Amino acid sequence: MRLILLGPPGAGKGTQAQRLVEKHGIPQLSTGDMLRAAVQAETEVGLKAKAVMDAGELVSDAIVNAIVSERIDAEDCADGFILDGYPRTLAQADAVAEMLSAKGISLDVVIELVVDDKQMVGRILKRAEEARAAGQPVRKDDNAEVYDERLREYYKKTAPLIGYYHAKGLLTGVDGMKSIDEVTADIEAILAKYQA
Ligand code: B4P
Repeated sequence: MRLILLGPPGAGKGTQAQRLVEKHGIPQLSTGDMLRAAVQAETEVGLKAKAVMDAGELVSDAIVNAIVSERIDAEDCADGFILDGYPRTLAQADAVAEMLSAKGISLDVVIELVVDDKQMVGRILKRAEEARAAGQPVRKDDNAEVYDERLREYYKKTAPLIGYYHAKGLLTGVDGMKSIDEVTADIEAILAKYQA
């Protein structure tokens, strides 16, 4: 099963991807996590990505496509994967289509988490608050000011993917405003059709 989780920042892509990993045993390819790991390790990619991510903007297509292309070649992706937060631009969508077609495979489904974006900043601030309370590091982009920029970037660069995948007949929407468990159940109901 090869699927994409799409939605604005805070929609729950990472949250749902982790649950799908547990249930289906396929890896989660989160470009956000991969970039944060590169920043932490102070690699060349990490040094370039840090300021861009902290400002809530999107890292360059060239950098992100390169890390996904390498990751998707790994053995654990042979039976499928969940793309979480990738693609985020039309150029990235074209890039992933090329990566898969070179392997003779294609996407099964693109699941859009449909949310009221005005409420997403509340989720982000809650995550920051919980991390602070637990003495864990708080993501630099998890604050109201940077969230506004992340949302602007989403509408400018990522939202066009909804039409792109709809036109390909791959898009399915799920109500991302429900509880985490309910969203998981709705996603599983969709995936059951592809596994039948
Ligand atoms: P990401 O790490 O992908 O961050 P995100 O979009 O904010 O997170 P997500 O939607 O996964 O929300 P989550 O489940 O965590 O990207 C961060 C940055 O990396 C980007 O701004 C960009 O700079 C860079 N980047 C990443 N990919 C890129 C790409 N392809 N190209 C260029 N740049 C890229 O949920 C958030 C919170 O909500 C959590 O606390 C969760 O518990 C809560 N929550 C989730 N579902 C809920 C629900 N149903 N009800 C209540 N709370 C819920």
